[in-house]
Amino acid sequence: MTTATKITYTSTAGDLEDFHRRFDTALAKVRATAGAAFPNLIGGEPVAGTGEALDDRSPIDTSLLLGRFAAAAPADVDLAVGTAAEAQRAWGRQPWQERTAIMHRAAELIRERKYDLAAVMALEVGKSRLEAMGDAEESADLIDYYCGQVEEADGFVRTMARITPVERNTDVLRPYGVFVCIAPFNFPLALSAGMSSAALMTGNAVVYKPSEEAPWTGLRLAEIYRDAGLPAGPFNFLAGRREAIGDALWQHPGVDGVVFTGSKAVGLRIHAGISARWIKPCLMELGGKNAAVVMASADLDAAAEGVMRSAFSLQNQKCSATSRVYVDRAVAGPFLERLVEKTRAIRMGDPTERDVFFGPVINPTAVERFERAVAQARGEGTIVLGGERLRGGVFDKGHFVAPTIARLPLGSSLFREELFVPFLAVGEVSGLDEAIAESNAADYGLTAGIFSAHRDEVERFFDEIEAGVCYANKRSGATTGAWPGAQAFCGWKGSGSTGKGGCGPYYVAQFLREQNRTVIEM
Ligand code: UN1
Repeated sequence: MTTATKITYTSTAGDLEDFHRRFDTALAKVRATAGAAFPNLIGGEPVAGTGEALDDRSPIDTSLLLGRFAAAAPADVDLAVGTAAEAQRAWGRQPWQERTAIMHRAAELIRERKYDLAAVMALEVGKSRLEAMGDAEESADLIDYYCGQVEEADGFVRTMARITPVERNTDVLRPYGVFVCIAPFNFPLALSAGMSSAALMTGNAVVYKPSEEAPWTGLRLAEIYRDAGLPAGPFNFLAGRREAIGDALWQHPGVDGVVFTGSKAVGLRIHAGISARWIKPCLMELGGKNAAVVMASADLDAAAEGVMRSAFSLQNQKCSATSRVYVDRAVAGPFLERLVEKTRAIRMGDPTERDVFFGPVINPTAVERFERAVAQARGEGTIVLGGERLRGGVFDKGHFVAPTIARLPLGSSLFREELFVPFLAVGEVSGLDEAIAESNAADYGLTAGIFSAHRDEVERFFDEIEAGVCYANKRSGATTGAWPGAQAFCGWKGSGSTGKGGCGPYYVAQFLREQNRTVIEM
């Protein structure tokens, strides 16, 4: 059974009683099954994994062991790549209609299981209830939307022009072979499902590594594909530590391409290293340092609300999160006042509880990164709000830090580095020119937002900002909330690799290579 209202990342109000009741039931069920041992899945078979087991603990309460995962070592990678390559031959030749039918079934299963999936994600990565449900809903929509691209293109088979009367020319897009799919923790289902389903429906096989922070969600996806009728072989699930198998995966000679969402540093390393024999496709989404620009004419309440939501939902651990603000000096005072007021009102705590908006960060490394940024900000500017680790009660059980706002001089490196923690840098500018120049000075170019009452300012912002996902006057999230088929999610510059993004109309074709077929009629 599904609820009538679809929950997205921009859902705020509405009657959610039914949602909370179902979420509570699912949460209790999921908690009761926590702590089991889980194998890897290669060719549909459970494989113990030759590495040291991976303990999956909740960042909300580190004493809660969610599962003990068999950790893969390079030998398992070798087996998985070989199995995938073998299975791909048949899978790639299967009619595309059969492949998309399986994928549509997977989307349906996600919708059927969405409460369980949301509960697993809430516990595993510390998402609020609404964020977790948004992740599950987005996953199903992504798969259907991507199937639509194959269907619309008639399986990417196209009759071409004849240059002579005796020739028959056809253009076909064909799978590359085996894609390695490496997923991050922050959207553990949506990004895993989006990347892997596009690879699978186009006839590629996949060796999938979930984030080591979110293997349970990853395993749920493997079960969904299996239950949807995907044959054993095209999808292989390998949990493991990034130091142990991260490089072994993309370096394997049997791998034909990589689809990756993660840090710029890792993405650049893979991109530089993978093409020793020939150039292999690297589809990458590599993070951001997303600016919101607040002009003097802005509706300051909408701007403060939009920035607060995009800076602090999921504790800023979104590639799309607003992590810096450039506000016109003329309205900096009143804007900051409203922003601080709205941020103070955030309900913090265990995000599996209803109405808690703000939960923990993912791990101790994130806490350290937060503390380093705060120390630097104290030296260079002022911490306007937050700046500390949260202590007492529930906060002592997990990795909790306060939503933090810092006022900084524009030259601070805190305006350029991706931190992925709830730390928002605010700088004052003299107007749109300076705001755009500062925004574009970062190496990243993923999302950007403007708040302005003037259409010409908005148009100029869209024309001149170096970012792929742009919004104007978005109160529900200044720079966040992209949805399949509504907002393409394309990273420019250091935020991506191909110039065509997930959630957008040109995504799926990137998993295919072109073949011309000319037949001379006899
Ligand atoms: C990500 O954080 O890697 O637009 C991608 C948004 C989400 C972003 C997901 N769909 O906020």
